Amino acid sequence: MQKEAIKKNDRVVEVFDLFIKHIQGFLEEAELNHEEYTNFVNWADRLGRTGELPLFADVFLETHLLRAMYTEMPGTQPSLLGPYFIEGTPLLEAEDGKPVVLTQRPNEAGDVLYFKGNVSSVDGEALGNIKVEMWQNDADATYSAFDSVAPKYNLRGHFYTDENGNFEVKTILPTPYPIPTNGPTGEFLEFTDKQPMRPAHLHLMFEAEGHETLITQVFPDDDKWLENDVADGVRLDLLTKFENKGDHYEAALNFVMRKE
Ligand code: MBD
Ligand code: FE
Repeated sequence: MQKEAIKKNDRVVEVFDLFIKHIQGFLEEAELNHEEYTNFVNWADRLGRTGELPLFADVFLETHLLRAMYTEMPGTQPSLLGPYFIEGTPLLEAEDGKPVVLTQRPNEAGDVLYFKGNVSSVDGEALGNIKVEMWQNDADATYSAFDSVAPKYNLRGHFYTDENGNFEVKTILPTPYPIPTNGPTGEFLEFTDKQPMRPAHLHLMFEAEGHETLITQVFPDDDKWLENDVADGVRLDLLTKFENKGDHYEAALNFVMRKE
């Protein structure tokens, strides 16, 4: 994602003033002594140096921003972008009548999942030929380009809805995901008595002209971690049945995009 320096403008000044005001408020309320302050700074330093800052932020902060912005809005609820999105994924094209294929390894471990959906606008209009980006973890619960040995774009790709706003993907079941516990984020989990699991989920991003980009996730409605997702990304309208059909699973969900 974008890592360039932020340029100064009125909004940036306002945001940083608020940021420092609230951090100062935290120091006062916690009545930190100097040793505790140093320990806290060292922990934050480790968070940055280990590369876990985006993880920490997306697990413990992102949901608050989304809930504040979207809980009362019509259309599909957004969920966390998370730390594992990357740009430049392959364009997946379907052979006619067949689903696009998200797996790149010939014998990808895991149960086959056919996931289909329809994308429409809040006014009911189907959103045909719009871009859908999808990514997920594998049977070892690892994400390509991060903690997996798979090719960089395994279980990642983008494709377009058909003229009626429909799409279908052949993939594997996503796996409940333990966020890393061996670094500063793990220390935080321990200190705050939180468990590290996220429920299994598919990541989806929809882009359509005249509409707000929808970044969201889909969860199997019987996952055992739905109720205590460490990142609090679950929303009721993002649950669906992942139906066991014997040699494969099937799931479907419709998505509704807000106008810009
Ligand atoms: C994930 O897989 C994820 O989606 C989020 C939001 C945070 C940590 C791991
Ligand atoms: Fe994820």
